[in-house]
Formats: sequence, structure tokens, C-alpha cells
Amino acid sequence: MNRRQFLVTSIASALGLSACGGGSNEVKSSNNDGSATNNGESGESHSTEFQKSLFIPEEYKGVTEAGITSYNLNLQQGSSNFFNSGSTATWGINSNYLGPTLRLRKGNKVAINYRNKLGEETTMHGHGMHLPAKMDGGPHQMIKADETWTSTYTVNQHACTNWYHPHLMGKTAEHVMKGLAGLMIIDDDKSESLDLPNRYGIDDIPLIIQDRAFNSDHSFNYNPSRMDRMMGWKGDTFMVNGVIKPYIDLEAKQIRFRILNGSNARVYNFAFVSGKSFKQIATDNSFLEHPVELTQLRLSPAERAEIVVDFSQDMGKEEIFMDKDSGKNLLLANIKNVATISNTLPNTLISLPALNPDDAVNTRSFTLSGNRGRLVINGQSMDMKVINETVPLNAIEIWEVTNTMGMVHNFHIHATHFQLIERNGSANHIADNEKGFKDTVMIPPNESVKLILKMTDYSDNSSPYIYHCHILEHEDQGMMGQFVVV
Ligand SMILES: [Cu+2]
Repeated sequence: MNRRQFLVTSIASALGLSACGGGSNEVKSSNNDGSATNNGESGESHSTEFQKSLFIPEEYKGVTEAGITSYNLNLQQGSSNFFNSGSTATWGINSNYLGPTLRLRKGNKVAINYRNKLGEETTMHGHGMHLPAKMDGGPHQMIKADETWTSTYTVNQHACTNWYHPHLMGKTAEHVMKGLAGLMIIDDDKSESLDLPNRYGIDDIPLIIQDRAFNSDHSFNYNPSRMDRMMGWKGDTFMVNGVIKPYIDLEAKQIRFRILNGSNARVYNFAFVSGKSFKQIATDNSFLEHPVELTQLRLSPAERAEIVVDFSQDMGKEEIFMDKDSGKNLLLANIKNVATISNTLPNTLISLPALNPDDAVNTRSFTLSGNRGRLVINGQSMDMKVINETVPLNAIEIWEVTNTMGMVHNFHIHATHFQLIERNGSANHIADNEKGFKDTVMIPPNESVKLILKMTDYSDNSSPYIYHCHILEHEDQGMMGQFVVV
């Protein structure tokens, strides 16, 4: 928003007018922000609520030499200005907070060089990447201070939106919270041939949603109590791409958003305040076969969704993207630019191979529970020296995951992509928008999911992968296990 627009908006709001003219727009004011944790802005026009432009992380295509595309990423300490005054000590990747969006192409050999300038050890995991265990960046691939670790592999999976983040035993929550995270977008022939919005930062917009809390000096306030660790830590301040309450100016056309729930523990129920519908086109690891129309979208930590919103008839309107669970507004979309191209959202996006449950050679059960104040899987806490499961290469398996607790957990499996076949014992309970490939699945309190999967390509009996709850305080407590593919 420029100064003139801001003045117009302020005057309009002082007069009690809708800033978008005459109140014909269905967007309601921030009084919709009906949460108990309202930050005192209630009563202002929604346009004064969003003062900063949405930051778009740099798109990083890497440098290709001798058949290898290399990405150089410095993990570093920095300082960020989230507020109008003061600064916050943060961590980032080639940046003060968060990291660039890596652009990877299916079939390319990549080398991702993580240089640790943090002054302490960490790891960097390619979440959603199908890669060898040694390249996974899990707790075993430690990057000591001042060292560089390279994750190298050939990109071998469908187009999707993945992400990279630390995975250090016991410290993942803190390291992610400080700012270490970035997107990895995989492109393939399919994603390039579909008539979808694909101009990064223009009509293909990354949204990394995180909640944070701040001390009065603007430093991060992250001191999870025993109860926070048990329930998962939640902050009272919401950020999109590291900006509190941003706005973005958009063309009046189909706009694609790639949404990552990059929060430690918070589950969001994304929606437009106006109730405007949108189409989900992709889950964690693939397109959906057909776009699925929604008015709200629930994502647990680490889950991704790509959505397309049709703003082609919305010139001059504003739409607020919000979290219905907390009642908090997240992002203002100003539909104010003339469309320079148009896209027609295809009715068929992809044909996904479905594994047949009758072909499954093994069923494994994973019970998520509390045991004497600890969160465990099948009664056990993560032990780096214990291999919990040995999975045969190329065998079709069913993994049944049961949440026995009265709180939400989710379940993430490294390096493989699964499909949901049942929720609570029924295939009918699987929503249309979770029928693509996934690597993370939410399991509501006292519910269960059944997943079908096949571990392909990378057998290694000495290097384990892991599975875990992706509520970061839970995984740090050991709600995690290890498997090898042989
Ligand atoms: Cu959990």
C-alpha cells in the first residue's frame, strides 16, 4: 500500500466507510477477528490492519555445471524488523529470516550445500524429498558449526511444493522457530504443461504461515512450559513469509497459492473472510487428479496445499485470508492490477497410480500415545541407536496410525509418499482434497488413519529414515521412530 492509498484508507475508515468503496464488497471488517486473543485492532478498518507488503522469498534456481545443479545455502544468524521499531534476533538461510525458494526440476542431479554459520550444530532435512537416507538431513546428518554438508541426489518425484528445515534431535522446534525454513518447488513436464498460474511472486505465490510470540523488547518469546511441550507450543502473533499482517497486490485473474503450515504446533483452518471459495489442486507431494472446491482448508504442521483462487471478476476488491480456528486475519489480497495473461484451470490435472490394498504384503501399526508424561509411538521414545522397523524395498505396505490421545497429532514419513486409504476404518471418510500423494497426515484426537505406501529406489540397511509426529515439541520429546529400507 502506498502512502496515498494509506491516507485514503485511513480517512475512509475514520468516516466509517469501507475502504473498498461503498461497502459493496463482501469482505467484512476486522471485527470478524473474533478471537479471545485479539491483539487490540478490533474496530479498525481491515485495510489499516495490513501495513506491510508480503515478502516473497527469492527464487533460487541454482547453478548448473557438469550436469549438477548446485545450491549454496548459508545458515546464519541475523536480525529482522518485524515491527515498526526495534529488531528481533533471528536465523535465516542466505537471509535474516527464512530462506530462498529452491527451484528443482525432476530428473536433475542436485547438490544442496548447507554451510553452517550459526555457531552451533544443526541438520537440514528436505521434507517431502524422495532421496537416499544419507541425504535426508535427519538427526543423523549432523552439520557442525562452521562445517558444510551437501545433500546430493537426483530429483525423482512428481512436481510439488516441499520444504527444508532443521531436524536436530531435541532442538528442531527451537531451530525452526528462529527462522530456518524455506520452500523447495519441484517442477516437471506435467506442471509445466498444465495451464496453471506459474509466474512466481506474481500469480504463483508462496505462503509460509507461522505463529510466533514476542517479548516486549521484540525478541522471540519461546520458552515452552512442560504443558506447552505436551500440547505443542502456539504463538499469539501470525506471520506470512516472515511478515505480520501483510498485504499483496494481485492481478484480477486466477491466482495460485502454495501454502505451507510452517508452524511448530498450530493447526490452521484457512479461509477467506468473505467465504469465497477456491480450488485445491495439490497435496504435499502431487497434484490432485481433479481440482477440489473448498471454502476452508485445514492444514496441520508441515502439511502443504496448493490452491487456485479465481479473482478474475474481483477487480478493485479486497479479500482477507484468515485462520478460522483462531479467528485471526493473516493476509490481505488487493485485487488491483489488470491481468496480463489468463489461465483456465484444467478439470483434470494428473492421473495418479493407486496402490491396491489387496497387494499389500504387510500391515504395520503405529500407536501414538502418552506414557508416564512422555509422548511415544508404540510405547517407545526415539532412540538413535534403535531401528524400530525394517521395510522391504518395493513392498506394498499398509501403515495404520492410531492417535489414542485427546489431542491432535500428525504423522510424517521421511522420503516416501503415501496415499490415504481409510480414516477411522472407512474409505468414505477420506476427503477429496487429501487424495493426492502426501508425506504428512493429520490425525484428530482418538482417530486413526490407514496409509498405503511403497518404499522405492533407495535401500540401505545401515542408514535409517524416520517417521514422527510433526508437532515439533512432540518430535523433540521423542515421538519418533526409525526405519531402514532393505
Ligand atoms: Cu504430536
